[in-house]
Amino acid sequence: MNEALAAVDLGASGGRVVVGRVGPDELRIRTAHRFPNRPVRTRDGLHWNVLELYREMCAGIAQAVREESGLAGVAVDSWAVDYALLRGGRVLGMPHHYRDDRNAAAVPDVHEVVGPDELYELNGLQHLPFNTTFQLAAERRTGMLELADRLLLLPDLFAYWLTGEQVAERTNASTTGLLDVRTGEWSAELLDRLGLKPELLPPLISPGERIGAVTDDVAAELGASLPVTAVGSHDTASAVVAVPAADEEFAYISCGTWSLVGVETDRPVLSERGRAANFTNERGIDGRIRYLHNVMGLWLLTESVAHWSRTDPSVSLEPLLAEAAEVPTERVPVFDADDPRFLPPGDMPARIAEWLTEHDQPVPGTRGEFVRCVLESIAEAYAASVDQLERLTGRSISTVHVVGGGCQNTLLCRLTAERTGRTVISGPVEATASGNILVQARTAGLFTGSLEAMRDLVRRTSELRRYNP
Ligand code: LFR
Repeated sequence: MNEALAAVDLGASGGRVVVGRVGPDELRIRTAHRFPNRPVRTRDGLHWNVLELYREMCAGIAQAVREESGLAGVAVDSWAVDYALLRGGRVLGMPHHYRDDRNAAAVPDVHEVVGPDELYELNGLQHLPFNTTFQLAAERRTGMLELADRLLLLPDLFAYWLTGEQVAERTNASTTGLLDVRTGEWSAELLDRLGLKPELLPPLISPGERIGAVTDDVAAELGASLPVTAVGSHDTASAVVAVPAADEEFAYISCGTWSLVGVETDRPVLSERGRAANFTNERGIDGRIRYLHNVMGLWLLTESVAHWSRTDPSVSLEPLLAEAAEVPTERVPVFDADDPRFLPPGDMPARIAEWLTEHDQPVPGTRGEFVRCVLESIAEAYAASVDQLERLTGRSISTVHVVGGGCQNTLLCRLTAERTGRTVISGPVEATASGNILVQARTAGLFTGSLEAMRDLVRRTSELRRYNP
């Protein structure tokens, strides 16, 4: 027993291959291979470099195979909504990045056929202009959709390249806008009305099911024949598995490029108030629902720093955070972190300044003040979302668990405790990889128990930090 498992975790700015070991009292995670994820802009928009990502993940898995005796399997997770179109098993064109601006223009194409209220009634999703439904409307304008005979979400594309099996993992499929929110199956009605062929979509598979073994040629490349398992292939679904909650009075913030602020429910919440507040019903592990809202999150900060570094290569985040920590809260203006103008890549400081000026607020004078303004605005958006979650679900929330890379931003965690007025517990940093490994471990028989038992194990084995309001 106590074999190792590999998790491929792809994020918007970087990917990694992580090795985990799970036992009754053990959850150990280490990174075997880390690589950048560099989107490429070409004449037809912003794309993911899926070939480079696949090469890097295979190199990472091969390294894990060399370093571990008897690696027992692998699973892939990534951000949601993005996909490749295929014909006869071959990818057509380069998959687009959800931040490409083709989507906004295509939103009316969908809403003309199925209005926003009705769409929500059928799929239960918050309106995000990059939901797959809208991306496919953009695709239709180019004629690519007609050529395709299959759509694979990105983690499913990588699983297909590894195993030859075409499936749609359910947690990620729930972000497309094409799943029926009540049944968790592809919505025949939506497909019909949107003019999408049902055969375009592969059969659904739930986290914990085996996808298949890697093909012989892949096994030769990796140095081992491995089973590939479906986990919460939507990174947020895997992260929510590893929220170290001790009771039910909690909200989570899965904090990476995005901040997903939500609770877990047994069934979808489909109120008009929830729709108006832009809360979404995504699927989780073991049939749970992730009822959450997307807050723009640390993207605002990383994109600001990226902008400054273009002209001043000496800029780096750590000293700016130290400066930001010294700025008194009273002096800091706050903007609406959810404003759609912040979605595309570009000059974030100018857009934030523009928002503040439009709303008669002072523009920060120094970069340190700017960083503080961004973090206060994110924390304020968290506070609004947590309050709304209480109202929309009727639950009381006493603890906010911050998981993912953003836990390391201690200033943001402190501001989150202040602005939400709740206890913040940060950690684990490796929530997504932990969730990926735990679900694989259960399938492999290395761990038995419920989602709550997984959370209990995470709580006992992770470094957590507490911030009082
Ligand atoms: C986080 C995430 C969010 C999703 C966004 C775009 O990494 O998966 O849950 O809304 O990326 O796919």
